[in-house]
Amino acid sequence: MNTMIAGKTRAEELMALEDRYGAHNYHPLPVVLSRGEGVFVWDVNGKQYYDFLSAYSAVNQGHCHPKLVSTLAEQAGKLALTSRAFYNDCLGEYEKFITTFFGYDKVLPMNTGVEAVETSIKLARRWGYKIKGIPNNQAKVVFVEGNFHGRTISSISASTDPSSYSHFGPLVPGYVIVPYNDLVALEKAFQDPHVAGFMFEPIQGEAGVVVPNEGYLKGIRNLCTKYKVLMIADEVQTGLARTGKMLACDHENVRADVLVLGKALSGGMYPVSAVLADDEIMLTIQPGEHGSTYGGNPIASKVAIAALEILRDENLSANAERLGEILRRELRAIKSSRVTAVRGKGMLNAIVIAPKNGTTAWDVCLKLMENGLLAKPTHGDIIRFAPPLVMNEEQLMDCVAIIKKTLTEFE
Ligand code: IF1
Repeated sequence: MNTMIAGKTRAEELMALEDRYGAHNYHPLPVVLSRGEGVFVWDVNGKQYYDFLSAYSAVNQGHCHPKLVSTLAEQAGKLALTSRAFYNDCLGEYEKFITTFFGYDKVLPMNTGVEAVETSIKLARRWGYKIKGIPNNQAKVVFVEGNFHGRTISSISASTDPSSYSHFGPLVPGYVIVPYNDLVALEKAFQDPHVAGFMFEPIQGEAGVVVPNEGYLKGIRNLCTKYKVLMIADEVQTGLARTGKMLACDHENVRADVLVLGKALSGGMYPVSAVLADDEIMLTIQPGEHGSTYGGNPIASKVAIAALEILRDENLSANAERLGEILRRELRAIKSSRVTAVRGKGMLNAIVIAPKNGTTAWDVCLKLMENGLLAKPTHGDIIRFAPPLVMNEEQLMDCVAIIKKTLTEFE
């Protein structure tokens, strides 16, 4: 029902409210969503869409997963927030669950992905001073070109994308940038004994789903061990079954020294992030030296356990692996002059759209939206395809048909 209010549809009215009263830090696709279930979302007019973004890989378990909704609702009615000034009956069990699940001694619970990233940088510096013996205030952390680790000053200080860092200076010192997927450059950077850590994405999400060479992760592991540098895997977007393994690092069987998780750690239900590490690293932070009001709250603890159980019990890594192979095969088979690349791993994929006749990836996404599939471009010409991991093959082929139909309209 396209109800009109003063000459505006409900959708137009809601978009106008955001424009008038909200900061303009996003440029959303012109669709107003009001319901989500599994792989589907519906707009205020009741139109159904396949969600091919999954809130940037936060909704791996599917929208409004019943187990997550009931877990959230039940705990919210019992005890929502105690702060860490007191113990509660949820956190310890969650900490045991997640550290056992991923095989680390300890977890430091936070809320957003970038808070976990910040925490891992603080841990690396602290470990550098206390354990590696780097002189105080001399610690360096190495990052790669094209990285994306969030929007805080510490994270954008590592960015090589001007839209992330320009006019937000002065930036955080002590960062070294090397090319992605380049082990020679990385080893050169590690010659500096003041390097405490190396933070990277196993697959670069925001950069446009950039998959490194086979052996890159293993190479990082070997160099970090050789030069006593903490291997810090930012798996906020690639983790939690998204790339066809529980962690993207699992594709090469490497274990990071510091594991950073977020997004799907709550299945899109609640902000939950985490940093996992062993005692030598984690215990360099002592009481009163780091924290968060909401970090490790009862709701977050219960929801995160449920979110991880869903990934495990519904075998979503295997589903992502299988369906991702089918999706890339089908996308590569599409005869379209506009598609210049198809890449990805598991259900983290992207296509690159060549501009033509004044149309861009944005226009393709508008047409995909019209045809019932929601995706959003990044860096102008790249469209990320990352549906919820609960998708089945029939739904995937339905989406492939929509993508094929849409691309033919842009020949
Ligand atoms: C936006 C991008 C994706 C992340 C990695 C940490 C964080 C993110 C690898 C921080 C967050 C989000 C942020 C959101 C859109 C989205 C995004 F396009 F911005 F870059 F996914 F690619 N590490 N990514 O991808 O987690 O604090 O947001 O919970 O800022 O627009 P957060």
